Amino acid sequence: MRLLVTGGAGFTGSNFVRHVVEHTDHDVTVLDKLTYAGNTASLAGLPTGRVRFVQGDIADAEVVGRLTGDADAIVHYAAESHADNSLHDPRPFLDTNIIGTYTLLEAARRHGTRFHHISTDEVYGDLELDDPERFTETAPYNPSSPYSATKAGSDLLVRAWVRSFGVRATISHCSNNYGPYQHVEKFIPRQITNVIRGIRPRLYGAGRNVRDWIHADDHSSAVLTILENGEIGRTYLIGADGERSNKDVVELILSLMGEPVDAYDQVVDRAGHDLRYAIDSTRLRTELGWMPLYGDFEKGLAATIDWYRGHEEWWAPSKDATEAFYSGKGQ
Ligand code: NAD
Ligand code: TDX
Repeated sequence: MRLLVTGGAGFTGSNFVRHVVEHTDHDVTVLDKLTYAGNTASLAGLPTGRVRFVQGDIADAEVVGRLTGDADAIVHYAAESHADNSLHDPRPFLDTNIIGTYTLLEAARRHGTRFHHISTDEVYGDLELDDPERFTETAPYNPSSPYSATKAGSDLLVRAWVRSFGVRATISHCSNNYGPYQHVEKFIPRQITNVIRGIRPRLYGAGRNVRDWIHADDHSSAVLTILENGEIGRTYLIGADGERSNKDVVELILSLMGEPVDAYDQVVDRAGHDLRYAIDSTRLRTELGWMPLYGDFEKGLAATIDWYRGHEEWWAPSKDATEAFYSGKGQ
């Protein structure tokens, strides 16, 4: 297949491109605007005969139409992805997540192109800490932030384009990813790079909030499985049973990095902060036979810490601006 991967210079998109190159003979065209979050260094070393890079905006109908005409499938990762940024300036989230997705869907409709939409568990809102239920494919939408509201809106567009126009689409909702090449604005890389720089980690509020962590490699293998074997029109949840409180994660990072486990600061909480995400991925496992490979979060986190220690040239250019943004908000 010839795949058009949007957002392929970002964290999870570049991981998927590397996964495709390693595990299939599909060719890839990456379409990425290279916002502050995109970095072609995340694609360095991939064979140029199989991976082509195009800088462009998914909301640009001309470039999207041209590239879609050459593709058998679109795998749509591109998004404004950070909840904190969406609380500060929501507009780019509407432009990219809603209008960008609409532009891609129209091209897929015109060309009859298979479409896989990367969504998030955040569209379902949050759960109580003691709720025995986890999110399933039938959970009601209840987004909290401008980020998750625009992701929810884009999901609904995909569903409408499947039903009304017969676009051959699938949707996946993954929980929180960790691993190499994640922007330093996000929780885990922010704390790791803080410790490397001698800055204390920053925990929002009391840190009781729970996230369901999955290694980015496992997200990629799940997306490839759905792309190749998923049922058109169907939604799949991707998760690896990795629930942990933020406080536990900060303490684990500090202890893996040889620092006292209480050497962090509690800072201003995120507005509308979702309490807990938890994914039930039974459908993906039973219907498509997918299994995560990273069972041991501590081991995966230790390898991620090693990666950030060894790749300062990749993250250093973003670090100061990221911390300046946070310090302006007391975070
Ligand atoms: P990221 O911020 O690291 O990367 C986003 C990429 O999209 C960047 O390379 C950026 O340049 C590009 N981009 C942004 N606007 C664009 C536009 N208008 N046109 C073309 N390219 C554009 O994000 P990520 O964490 O890799 O997330 C990617 C997708 O995965 C998002 O749709 C997100 O909702 C979803 N997701 C992420 C996670 C996670 O934990 N990271 C979990 C579940 C779902
Ligand atoms: O410095 C911090 N301190 C802190 O306590 C930061 C940056 C975050 N946090 C908390 C907020 C969250 O409870 O850590 C948790 C994780 O925060 P983020 O890394 O910002 O992720 P989250 O908001 O949970 O969303 C992530 O997973 C779902 C991705 O950013 C989304 O793109 C994806 O949809």
